[in-house]
Formats: sequence, C-alpha cells, structure tokens
Amino acid sequence: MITRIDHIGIACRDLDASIEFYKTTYGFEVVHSEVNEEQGVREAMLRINGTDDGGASYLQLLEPTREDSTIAKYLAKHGEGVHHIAFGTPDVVATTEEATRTGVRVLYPAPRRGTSNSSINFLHPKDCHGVLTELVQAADAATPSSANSH
Ligand code: MC0
Repeated sequence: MITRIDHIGIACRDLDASIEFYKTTYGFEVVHSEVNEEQGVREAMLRINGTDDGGASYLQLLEPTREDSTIAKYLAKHGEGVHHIAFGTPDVVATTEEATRTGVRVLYPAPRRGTSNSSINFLHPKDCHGVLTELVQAADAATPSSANSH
C-alpha cells in the first residue's frame, strides 16, 4: 500500500550549490543531511510542506561520494536532474511483493537502509515507464515520512 509521496530525489554535482539554489529561490531549508556509504551518496533533505496534512514531503538532493555510485553513473549519462520519486508505505516488504506480482522488477531481494534508518527498495525504471521508483518505510512505522524524525 502506498500512502504518499515521501520525496523527490535529485542528482546534483555540487550538493552545497544545489542547497543554496533551493534556499535562495524557494526558501526551502535543510532539515537533515547524511552520508550513505552503501548507496554512495551525500544527501540533504529539504522540507517542502509541514506535517499538518499527515506527513511532510521533501526534496532529496544527492551528490555522489564515489565514481562507481549509481548517482555518479546517472550524472555522467543524463546530467543533473530528477533521479527518482519515492513513495511512502507503512510496509515496504508487502508493497514490493505487490509490485513483483504485477511483473515489476524489484532491485533488492530485501530492503536496505535509507535516510534516517528508513527501509527502502527500488523498482526498475524500465518497468515503471522510465521512472526509477523508491519505496520507503519510515524507521518509526507510525511516522508517515522517512524524514519526519529529524
Ligand atoms: C538508469 N536509468 C534510469 C535511471 N537510471 N531511468 C530513469 N531514472 C533513473 N534514475 C535507465 C538508463 O537510462 C538505462 O536505459 C537503463 O535504466 C539502465 O541503466 P544503466 O545506466 O545501465 O544503469 P544500471 O542498470 O547499472 O543501473 C540502473 C539502476 C541503478 C536503476 C538499476 O541506478 C540502481 O540500482 N538504482 C537504485 C539505487 C539508487 O539509485 N541509489 C541512489 C539513491 P537505456 O534505455 O539506456 O538502457 S539512494 C537513496 O535515494 C536513499 C539514500 C534514500 O532515499 O534513502
């Protein structure tokens, strides 16, 4: 079951420059940043809306930490821009199983660690009409967003 848009992931070459752009242009503030070595990214979460509607939504800016990371590969091929959309779910395992049943390829056999200790998995963009799709379950299952705990 998918309950919301959690975040939009954006590949960038210079994280600090991108943060500055979103801050200057829209007034978005960074509410969380971290390095995820497994995913090969330095990332910042910028909150777009508040939590009064049941959960905030975010922009996730992603800068590669190594040349063989998926973000570095994406930047080399496509340049900067929207990299993925992430849907929030209360149960990432059940939601990936539902996707598998419909014939969509799930990228990891089991969920991996995402932002703020969320559990994440991805659906292959070639099976999703060109959109790399992330499924994210917040660390606190009662919290609708992966980043609400920041
Ligand atoms: C690749 N393709 C994409 C795409 N990346 N299409 C749309 N959006 C993207 N982001 C297309 C390519 O253009 C190519 O199409 C085909 O998919 C195969 O791509 P490739 O360049 O050969 O690359 P692969 O196959 O080595 O890898 C693609 C794949 C990979 C999606 C499997 O990027 C992956 O495993 N992604 C999941 C992990 C990830 O993205 N991590 C970074 C975010 P053509 O037509 O040329 O064949 S980490 C994150 O977001 C965490 C921290 C979080 O939110 O908590």
